[in-house]
Amino acid sequence: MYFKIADSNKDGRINGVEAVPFFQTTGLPKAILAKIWSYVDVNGNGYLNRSEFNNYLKLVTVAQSKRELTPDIVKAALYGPASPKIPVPQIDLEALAVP
Ligand SMILES: [Ca+2]
Ligand SMILES: [Ca+2]
Repeated sequence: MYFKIADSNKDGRINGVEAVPFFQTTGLPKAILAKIWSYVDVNGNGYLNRSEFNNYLKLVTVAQSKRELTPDIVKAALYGPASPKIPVPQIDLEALAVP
């Protein structure tokens, strides 16, 4: 459901311009958000598709729990047995300015 909100131009993918205001509502520093992007945009095309976006949300949850995003932790969070159990992060949608 977050995907639809983040995809403000409704083209079915999330670009950097859409991602920045959306993920800033998570309260994470920009450096962390950029790091997460580099982990989840696995095909490196500068867009997040749905599965990449879902992975992004998982890593936001991990980062919000104050765990460091080392390659091992990221791998476990995205592909390990615990991956499906990672909840979606708290996102303050009120903070998203609707133009
Ligand atoms: Ca879009
Ligand atoms: Ca991509």
